[in-house]
Amino acid sequence: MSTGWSKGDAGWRLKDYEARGGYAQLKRILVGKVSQDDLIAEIKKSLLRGRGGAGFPTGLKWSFMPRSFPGDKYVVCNSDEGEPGTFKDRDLLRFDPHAVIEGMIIAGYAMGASRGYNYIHGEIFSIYERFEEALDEARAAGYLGQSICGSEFSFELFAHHGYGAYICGEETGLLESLEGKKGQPRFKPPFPASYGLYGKPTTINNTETFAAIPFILGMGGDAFLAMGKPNNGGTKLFSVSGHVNRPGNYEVPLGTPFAKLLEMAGGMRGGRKLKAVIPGGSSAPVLPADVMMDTTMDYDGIAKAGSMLGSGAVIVMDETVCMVKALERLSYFYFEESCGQCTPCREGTGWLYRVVHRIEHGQGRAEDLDLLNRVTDNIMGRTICALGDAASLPVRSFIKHFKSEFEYHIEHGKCLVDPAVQSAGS
Ligand code: L3W
Ligand code: SF4
Repeated sequence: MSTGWSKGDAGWRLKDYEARGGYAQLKRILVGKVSQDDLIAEIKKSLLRGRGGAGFPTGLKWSFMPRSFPGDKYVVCNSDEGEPGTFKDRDLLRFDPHAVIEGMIIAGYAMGASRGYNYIHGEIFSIYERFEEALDEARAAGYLGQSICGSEFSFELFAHHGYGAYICGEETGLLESLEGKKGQPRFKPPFPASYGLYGKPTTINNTETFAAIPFILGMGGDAFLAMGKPNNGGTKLFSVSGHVNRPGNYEVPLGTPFAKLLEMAGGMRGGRKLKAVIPGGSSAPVLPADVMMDTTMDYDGIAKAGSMLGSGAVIVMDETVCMVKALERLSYFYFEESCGQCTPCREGTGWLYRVVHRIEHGQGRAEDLDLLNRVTDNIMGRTICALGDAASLPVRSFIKHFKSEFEYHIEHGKCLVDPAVQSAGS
């Protein structure tokens, strides 16, 4: 089987990964019989926080698994990357799939799980094919299957490709989908650690989180933590998109100033002025340029500035962007992707989209901004999963920081930004 991705993809195969020290940590742990408690303690020390969006401490999450629970327990990798602006996990799976595999096997050992699944975004089939190829290599080398590296530990790992619904990236929607059902989120609690896949204890982590595990164990938790800043350990991949000269994935220590990241991405395209940034994927509140230029890229720094680091998708917007048009696009996304289970989200996302749409198309009414804020009040905190909040936060933040643009649209039926230079939506 071939992914057709040979050019520029050198280095992903097992032999390359082993040459870089890959699978050395797995061997050390299994042959040296490192205890589960010691492993979890090392991950806790690193202060690795979940790289999928919520930033929940990974070591703490692993410690929730009831290791003495008899019967099946699962480790699941969330590679259903679908957040607008995010494109890091697909690159990890493309260029370094064995780091994810090794991280998942070590996680399985640490939590006493014997089976794992990687749920891969369904719209890029070549990533699924590559992961299958990497799994074949790992099985043939004895890193997966029975008695791994001659130890008593056995672990099986399977790839599963999703179907393109954003909501299947929500952890319990993902579990439902993996079970073959419609991908609709479940109420939490119970959390997956106690009631997960097929009702069994399950730990779900993001692709980047698993890929970090072998490196943390190689360098030690303290050294990983020291690469970032207190409470924000290690490095993080940032997917920088929008009006920069070199969009792409950049791995930098947490705590790196946004200004430095922008410089790494080649600065503003065409030398234009920075207007706004969505620092953590489309669900995160937008921040104006001056706030961003004073902010560091880490969970606490971005939270202090009034947004979320989320999955690390940094959407850069220059002065040619119409913020009403940009919000219209985001609102349509959440309206389209709502699974429809809860009334506030199913109906509310439709209202948000329709009202922003009419403002953008010159039919806004004086009371529309209050109406939008009231609709978000009726969604936030009243839904089963975070999609309701994710749809509301952009609306609130766009209106808060760029109110005059919305008012101009309502009053004049057209945009404040000269349509001749506008680039939102293009
Ligand atoms: C056991 C407890 N487990 C929490 C676990 C929980 C989950 C993790 C974090 O949302 C965010 C969302 C999106 N006992 C526990 C417990 N847990 N308390 O910890 O939980 P939570 O509920 O804070 O977050 P979440 O539901 O996982 C994720 C945001 O990420 N997002 C979108 C990301 C999209 C992608 C993508 O496309 N790849 O990542 C961006 O901001 O809005 O806020 O595992 O079970 N007491
Ligand atoms: Fe579905 Fe929206 Fe409810 Fe989440 S909040 S379960 S996406 S209807």
